[in-house]
Amino acid sequence: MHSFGTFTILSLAAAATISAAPTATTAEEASNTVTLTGVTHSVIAGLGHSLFDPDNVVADIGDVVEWHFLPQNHSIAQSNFAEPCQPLSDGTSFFSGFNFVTQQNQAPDVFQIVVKDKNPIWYYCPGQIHCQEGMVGVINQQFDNPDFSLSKYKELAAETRISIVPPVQQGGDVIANPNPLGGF
Ligand SMILES: [Cu+2]
Repeated sequence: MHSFGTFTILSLAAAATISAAPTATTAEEASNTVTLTGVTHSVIAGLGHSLFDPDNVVADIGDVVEWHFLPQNHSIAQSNFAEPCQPLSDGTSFFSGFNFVTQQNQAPDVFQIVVKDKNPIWYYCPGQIHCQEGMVGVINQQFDNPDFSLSKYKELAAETRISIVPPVQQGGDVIANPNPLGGF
């Protein structure tokens, strides 16, 4: 697949936004492997049709990342950096499934994952050509390494032809939206 070493390195690659102030976790997410911090980072999926906002979250181990879905039909799937728009080859990608169809306002459910380490987590929306259009995001980008920036990940995503829907919904929880009237 892509060898990112062949692409031009952007010097301003880290010029991405950081997530808004975290809010307290209200969901019943539990983890057997890390101690939950009680902090939740909310991400909007679908803002401006096919974007994540914020698309760049900095989270501690034990934080929850929670996606809220706007129209019409988006989803969350994990990839690696070099191969966007497709799940991890080892089958461990988290994938929310397409459980969030909504014609207006937020979908009734949200998707949550627990951050279990400080490694970058790259993800995409596998719907239609949303990934190619830039509907991708990262948790814990390494800001001091422009070779692995979110902007470069978007470049690589734009060069893919199709998105691959992971075969199994796993790696997170679909729960009732704790803030369905939030001002997104
Ligand atoms: Cu989408």
